[in-house]
Amino acid sequence: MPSYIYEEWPKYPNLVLTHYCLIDLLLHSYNKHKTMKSLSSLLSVLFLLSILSAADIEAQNGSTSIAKWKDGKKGAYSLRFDDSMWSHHDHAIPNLVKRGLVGSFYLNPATGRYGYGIDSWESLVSRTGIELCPHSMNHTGAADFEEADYEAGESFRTVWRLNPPDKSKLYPFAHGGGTLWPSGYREAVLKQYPAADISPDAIRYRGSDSKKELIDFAKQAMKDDAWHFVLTHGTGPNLEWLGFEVSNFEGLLDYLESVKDELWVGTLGDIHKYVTERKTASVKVMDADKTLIRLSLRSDANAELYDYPLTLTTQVPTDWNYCHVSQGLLQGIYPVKSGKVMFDAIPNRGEIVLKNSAMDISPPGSFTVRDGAAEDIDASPLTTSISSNWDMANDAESGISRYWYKIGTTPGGAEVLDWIDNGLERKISTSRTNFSLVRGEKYYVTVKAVNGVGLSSESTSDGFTVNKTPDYIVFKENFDNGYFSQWNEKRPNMGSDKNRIFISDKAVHEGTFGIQCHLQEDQSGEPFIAKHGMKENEISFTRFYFKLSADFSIPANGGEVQMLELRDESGTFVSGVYIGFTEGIGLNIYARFQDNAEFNTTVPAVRESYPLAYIPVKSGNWHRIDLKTVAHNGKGGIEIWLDGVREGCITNRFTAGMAVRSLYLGAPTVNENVSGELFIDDITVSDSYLD
Ligand SMILES: [Ca+2]
Ligand SMILES: [Ca+2]
Ligand SMILES: [Ca+2]
Repeated sequence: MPSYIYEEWPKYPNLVLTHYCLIDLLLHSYNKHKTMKSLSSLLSVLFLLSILSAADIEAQNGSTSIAKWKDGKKGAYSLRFDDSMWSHHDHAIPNLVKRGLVGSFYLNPATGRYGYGIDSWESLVSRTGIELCPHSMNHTGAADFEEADYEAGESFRTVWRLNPPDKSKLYPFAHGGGTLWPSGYREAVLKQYPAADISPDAIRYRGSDSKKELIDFAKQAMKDDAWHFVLTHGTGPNLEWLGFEVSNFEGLLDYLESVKDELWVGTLGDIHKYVTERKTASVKVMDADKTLIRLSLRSDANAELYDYPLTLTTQVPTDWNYCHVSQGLLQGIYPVKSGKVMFDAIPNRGEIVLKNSAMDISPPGSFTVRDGAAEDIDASPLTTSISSNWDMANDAESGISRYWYKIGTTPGGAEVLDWIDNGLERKISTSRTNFSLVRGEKYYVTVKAVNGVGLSSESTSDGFTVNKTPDYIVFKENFDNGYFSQWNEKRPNMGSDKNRIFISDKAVHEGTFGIQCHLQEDQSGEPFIAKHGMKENEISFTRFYFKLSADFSIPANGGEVQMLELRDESGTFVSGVYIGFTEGIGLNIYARFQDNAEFNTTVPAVRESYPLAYIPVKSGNWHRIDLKTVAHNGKGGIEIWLDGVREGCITNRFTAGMAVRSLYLGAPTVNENVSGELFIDDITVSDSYLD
């Protein structure tokens, strides 16, 4: 059931018209003959007709039609975006949300591109109706069935986890253009994952990057009463791969916004479900009298996978103002117009009951939210997941249609996660990959219960604190004793005119001393200090402060300074933080990460192809870096924050055995033509983000 009331009432043929037509005909006949005899026969016919009419209306009560498209619209239109491009997060999604439109985004969750847009994929889209579709983890194909199972299957599991828990597992899937897969993988592997085949019904745009052509294609969907869709990759400023120019794309969106009450702009998955269900759908009137109508809605579509509501219109007694519609747990109250009610119902989900009703004007009653998986908890050792559960909310008039939740560091706040659609489930155990909880911090879960007409009530848990453990700070250094005594290795002062590292009272973020890297143009040799044998954690947070001198200089083409490097037990590079210089951007920072397959990723982006993804940084000021490095098989990766703002991440990488054990600080790698002073102070390594 929808949680809103239709604002616009579509036009219907007036079914009562037949009777008026008949009277018209009789009057016409009377006017023609104008005899008493014919008048008396007319009156008797009218009398008979009045009886017939009552009986006829009685008989039609409950008669139901199924709309070809949702809400009785003319035609359907979908927007498909492939490869989780950077511009989807920056441009496409904000432009859809602004206009109240939706799209289908085909994700590659193990790529840096997905990491760049992770806030959109793992939080924002849950509030917008935007659909996430599996598109393989890496968009690199698969060499064998095992890899195919991971690439396809894990992208399905990612999408399932991010969508409401009561939504079916059926999604449109594409394995990625230009990629190679083992023959027979569809039969061997894909049969485990329900992939919706949109090809029989959806007509794809084959025109050019032209605003007029794009709009004409949408108009044509309405003219032909058909389902059209557009497939793009990038869009927006600095047009990415296979995309539409800004003015063309936004022109299309402006047009779609202007016709969205006539044209169904829906996701590929929703429209596929609707079309498939509707093809074989039939309604049976089980019962219809003055007070109650019972309907049965059936379809040959698999009930477990096809769970999207069809739009039905039912004739109800004319004295009904509102109609209460219930099907299983779902209820809604819809306005009645001229004896007809339009509502949503899902095929094969049990009897639909319609009855006369008043509008529900009261929100659901209060309910209790608990922290944890069962009884309320007040403390948790976990830093990457939050559980909660709550009592059923009640609404006597229109029932409960959905629950939403958010997580904050204040009661009712959304500092960690804003509203997430939880369907009718009354529990969460959420471990979205961007969770980084702070030890010692208190968190609150707020739940919103929405009734069948869209009114809601909220309730917040009394909170829980993430435990501080005795050694959650693995290593801390402020250099204020004036020595490198905590460090195992120093690659050293190379002479007064060379690259060198030393403790200095000019390098003070806090306290008395910090470290200063004096970098001299045309000098090689990397000045750094190293700490070995740190406690091994699957998740390691490294925080430090740095400042660049006003005269700090890096050559534009490929010059860089590494400030931090993390290595595993065997001395293999895991992650690092860098400063670069780019024409038009200036000094900027980024991180790199390497997985078991020696796949090296730059975060937040492949910098050459998408300039918006740079993280500019000013010299002359202290800045704070937080780097989260995850060595967890199949879920490994990094996240980087600058001055408390998360700037990017990569996740879902294979990292077995790559837990951080060694730390290199200073300028462990430096380009020969770099010069200036790099100051670093106050480094902390922890098992969780620090407050
Ligand atoms: Ca109510
Ligand atoms: Ca609690
Ligand atoms: Ca210090």
